[in-house]
Amino acid sequence: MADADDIILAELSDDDLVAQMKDDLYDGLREEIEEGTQILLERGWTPYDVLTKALVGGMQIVGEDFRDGILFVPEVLLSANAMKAGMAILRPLLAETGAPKQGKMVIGTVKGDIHDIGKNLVGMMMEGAGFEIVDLGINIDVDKYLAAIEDHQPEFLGMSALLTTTMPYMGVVIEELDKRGIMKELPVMVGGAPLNQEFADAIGATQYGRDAAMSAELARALVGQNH
Ligand code: B1M
Repeated sequence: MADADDIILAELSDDDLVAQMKDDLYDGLREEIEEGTQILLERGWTPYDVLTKALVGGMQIVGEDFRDGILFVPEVLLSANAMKAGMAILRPLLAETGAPKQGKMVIGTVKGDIHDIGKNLVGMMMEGAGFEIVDLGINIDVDKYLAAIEDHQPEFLGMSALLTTTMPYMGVVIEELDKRGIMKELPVMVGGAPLNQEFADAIGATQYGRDAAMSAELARALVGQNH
């Protein structure tokens, strides 16, 4: 295959460009991902399609090879950074949908977990659906969630976890919210690759968000109901 330096991205067909972007994401080539993202947008692709077809699609391949021991943490970090660079271009475009204001959502990745791409993506889609996002970041313990709820008085709380070892902590947070009577007023959405509806039900979450687009729809529907 040709060296990445030899390839002129703007000369590729859409399909070849998306395939090349998946390779570039795999190789952690940040500038190429930024360029590919811009080219697809200039060709009339919607920000959502660029996000899901080129970037998320590319990260799936990285995930498989990480699992199989072909890629290691430093390489995956480069891929994650390249993905974030593409997401930074798409973020203002996804937020610009003109959706009516829906209220505030506090969101964070739970204690012990530093994965933030999925959480950031959910935040972006929620912004596009009209929510104001208060992003607490990663490794968030119950005290930080409680303080943010107190400070920001959100309509919604979102927790993300990507590890089977950190997902039970969502239950710890929900238990504490329940003890304080907060669960009655504050819907809690949980999501992340290892979760499923059954787990969300078992820990008493209000909603399970399978992916970013579905989560934004669910949140909008729920806030609509509460209003
Ligand atoms: Co990590 N990692 N990682 N990793 N990593 C996974 C999760 C893993 C599945 C890889 C694998 O083995 N195949 C595996 C977990 C296995 C398990 O728990 N059973 C794993 C592991 C083991 C680890 C380490 C322990 C590795 C090590 O150190 N030996 C370590 C843990 C660090 C820690 O957190 N304490 C680690 C580290 C890392 C990096 C730092 C290198 C990097 C993270 C960089 C970053 O996030 N800034 C990383 C990455 C990138 C991954 C994979 C490859 C990709 C995750 C990702 O960004 N996906 C991942 C493999 C995989 O998931 N297939 C893996 C793209 C993203 C768009 O999808 O996050 O699923 P996702 O989000 C989706 C949905 O899940 C949902 O919507 C999103 C968009 O559609 N969603 C929500 C997510 N949050 C939501 C919240 C909601 C609603 C929906 O409501 C609030």
